[in-house]
Amino acid sequence: MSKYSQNVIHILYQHQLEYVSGQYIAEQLNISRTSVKKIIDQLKNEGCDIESINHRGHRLITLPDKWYEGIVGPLIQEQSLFNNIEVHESINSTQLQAKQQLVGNKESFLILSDEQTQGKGRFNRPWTSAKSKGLWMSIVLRPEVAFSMITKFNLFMALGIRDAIQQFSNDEVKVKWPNDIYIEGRKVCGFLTEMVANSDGIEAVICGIGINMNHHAEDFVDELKHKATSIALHSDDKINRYQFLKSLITNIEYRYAQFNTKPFEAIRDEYIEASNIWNKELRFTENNIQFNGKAVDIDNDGFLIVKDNTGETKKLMSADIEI
Ligand code: BT5
Repeated sequence: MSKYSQNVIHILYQHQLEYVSGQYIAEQLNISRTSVKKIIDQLKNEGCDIESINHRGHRLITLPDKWYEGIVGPLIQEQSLFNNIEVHESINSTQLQAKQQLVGNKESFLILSDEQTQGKGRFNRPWTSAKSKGLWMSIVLRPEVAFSMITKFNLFMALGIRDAIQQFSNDEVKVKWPNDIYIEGRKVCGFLTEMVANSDGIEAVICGIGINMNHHAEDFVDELKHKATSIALHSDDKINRYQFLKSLITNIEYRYAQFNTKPFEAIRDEYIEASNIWNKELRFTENNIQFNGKAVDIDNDGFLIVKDNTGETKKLMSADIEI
């Protein structure tokens, strides 16, 4: 692919639905019109629907289901969170890549991939990350806080992700404490927060977010058939991945600012309202120990208060919950 293809897609996207002349693109990028034509042919070959009319120019109608750095880059630059971004067509795991990239620098960044071949959940569980269907990304942030704050970070992120998904879903989107987002009893998103810390505090927080965006029901197989859903399955239209990413980053930025300045108590009521774990019998697994019980509250520090079936009250920092 030409090194200018990301610039060309950026120009076409900026003028989406208008015709942009080959001459204009050539002048902007200081390349020949023949090179522009070659790049546009390449983009068409990989699935961009571009209408080209003599003497009028080129008009981008639709994009294929993939991330273009030329579109993601400018979109992220509107926000202040990240110094840079990295976009892959396929990668083992954005989370693994992020952990390798964060060493020896102080940058905050974002890694996105169309597909992950070894996507991972918590405790090394597999995360299914089909090509072109979802949003598979990791963000690296550098909050100046003590490492005990990681649980709090997770709680704020949950609301940011929930709010973004809600903007695109006709049905109610709920948080399943501590790491999942659900729509109508099915998992639409799982996220996990890891960190690198030293004695002074957190060096980096790495938050991996997997969101099923445009899956059809038949895209989910095996155990996911009855457990997973996508945003598109709760929306009238296919999700525009770029609009969704923009909303997600805006919401994350908002919640990150809140996390840096406010205690969990400030969002506690909102979090409780957004949660789907109340008033039902739940099965908990904490450090390989299982018990049944009910979630009764979340305290001011974000711990889940649970009453187990023997009547004992427990305070959980993290656990697996089966609804
Ligand atoms: C999570 O783990 O839910 C966190 C998932 C984080 C994935 C992101 S994608 C970008 C970044 N790169 C990575 O490699 N990871 C992060 P956990 O709570 O352990 O849930 C894992 C369980 O969710 C699996 O055991 C399955 O039951 C289920 N699962 C797997 N893939 C799924 C999917 N696409 N949609 C819904 N559920 C899924």
